[in-house]
Amino acid sequence: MAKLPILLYPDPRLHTVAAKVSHVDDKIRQLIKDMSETMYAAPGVGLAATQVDVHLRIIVIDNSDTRDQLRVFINPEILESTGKADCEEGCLSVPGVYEKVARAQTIRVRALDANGEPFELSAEGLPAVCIQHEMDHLEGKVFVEKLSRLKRQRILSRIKKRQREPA
Ligand code: GNR
Ligand code: NI
Repeated sequence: MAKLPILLYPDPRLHTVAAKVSHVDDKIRQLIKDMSETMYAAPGVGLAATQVDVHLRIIVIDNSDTRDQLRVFINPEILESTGKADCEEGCLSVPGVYEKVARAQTIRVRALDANGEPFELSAEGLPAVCIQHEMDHLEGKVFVEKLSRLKRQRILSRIKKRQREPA
């Protein structure tokens, strides 16, 4: 297993649209292991392959307190979504930035698991927010791009300032 480096906003590679996984094989399963190790070490509650510069439609999530409930979604699709919820989000690719983002409140998702078997799942609360956040990464979108232009500019200047004068 290997911990992978995480791309940091505004890295243009975060804007890549990920391709569908055509076949779930051992190479994909190794990538999933590396992604989970990276997510747990960060620590984060989710990670999209895009963030480790692999542009395939794979996400891993663990919303449990015990950090032992890994969920893998390959080629995820939202079948249905209801309601609206504003939740404060953070992102491993935008460290130290937390902002409220508008999301659907509940979602129903279809995906393949690490064995290539299809499954469906309903989610609400943090898991629902997290799945939507990760699916945005697969479309090349980072959560700060859902904010107003002014907020995004402020975040960008904070990031640039931090790069000039590291803590
Ligand atoms: O670790 C993470 N926490 C989080 C908190 C609120 C909403 C979304 C997230 S996902 C984030 C990890 C990450 O960047 N995934 O892409
Ligand atoms: Ni993120």
